[in-house]
Amino acid sequence: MPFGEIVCGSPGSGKSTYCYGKHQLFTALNRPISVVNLDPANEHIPYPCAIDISSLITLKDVVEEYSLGPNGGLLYCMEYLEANYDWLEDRLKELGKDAYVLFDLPGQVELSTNHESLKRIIDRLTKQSGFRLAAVHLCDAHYVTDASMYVSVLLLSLRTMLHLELPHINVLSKIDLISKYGQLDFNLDFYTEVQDLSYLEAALSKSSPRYTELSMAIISLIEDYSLVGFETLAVEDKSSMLHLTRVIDRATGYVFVPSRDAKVPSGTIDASGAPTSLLPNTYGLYSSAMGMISGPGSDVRDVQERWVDAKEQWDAYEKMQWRKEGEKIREEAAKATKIRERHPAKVPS
Ligand SMILES: Nc1nc2c(ncn2[C@@H]2O[C@H](COP(=O)(O)OP(=O)(O)OP(=O)(O)O)[C@@H](O)[C@H]2O)c(=O)[nH]1
Ligand SMILES: [Mg+2]
Repeated sequence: MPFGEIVCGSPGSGKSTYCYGKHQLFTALNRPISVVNLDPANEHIPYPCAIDISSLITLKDVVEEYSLGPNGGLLYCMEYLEANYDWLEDRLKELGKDAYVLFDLPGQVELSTNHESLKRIIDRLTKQSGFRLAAVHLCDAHYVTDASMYVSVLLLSLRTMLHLELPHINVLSKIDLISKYGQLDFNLDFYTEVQDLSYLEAALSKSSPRYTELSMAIISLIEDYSLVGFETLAVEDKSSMLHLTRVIDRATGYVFVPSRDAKVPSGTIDASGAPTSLLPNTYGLYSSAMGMISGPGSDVRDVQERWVDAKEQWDAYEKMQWRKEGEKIREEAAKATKIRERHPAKVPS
């Protein structure tokens, strides 16, 4: 059964970078992954692209042909994709029945809040092509630095959840930059857990006094639904990516068990000769998607410490760990070369 993620969010929220980061991480772990670019205006695709909507239709052609602006043109492209769903389905089939596919969407939020084409494409992906999907909705963490921007992100997240009707994960992206935007009014868990929002009233009355009452009414609507919450993401941070992966796996029900003869991921040292699937390596993380989510970064208080309270100390510590890891890998490689020179028949290269 194929699995996948609908990666959506506002322009510049980090969708394509996330797809690239995930492609790199999964490739290093020998976990299957394919990325589908559904943004017809995406001219600089950072990741290796399995399917590219540009081979079906480009925004430039639509704009020229129908004298549309970039936003209208993009909506036309989505409607065109919907009308040519077979084109997408044929290419998805070529990825195999156990594919794990990331769909990188354009940043136009109307696609995931009120336009029907994406919704109908998702419907066909799940019902006709048998995909188990989760929506991964990225929101720039910068928005939590201002109370009224935060309220609009909450509303956007709620609307996207209601429109797409998929298992849904909201993510505060670029959390590594959060300390650059100055002191937050509350700890990060206040923003990620979305619990007692009435505390925002003071900040709202300072930033937009005329609309405080309206904002508070919106807040109480969001609290009534009690659906919105956030994970955090710093795309270059391995533990952040691994944590988010496990949350998404849990939402889709995906369990990754490598085949017995799968290669050990590079950087993993296997001295035991045991089959890869039995090794206590990073693979283990993926075969326990339904278990407890634990480890660094699993608690938003760890994220607060890593990126807000003690960012500089953690940056220095990680740098030192990377240096040590690099040295260890070089030592192991040198040892293996020596053994190979002494016993060429015994050690595989
Ligand atoms: N520091 C930091 N920068 C990030 C992160 N994720 C993305 N960025 C940066 O944010 C910018 C926008 O990222 P993109 O991946 O192009 O965003 P997008 O959502 O695909 O943008 P559109 O396709 O235009 O909607 C780039 O400069 C990225 O390098 C992150 O986790 N941390
Ligand atoms: Mg993009």
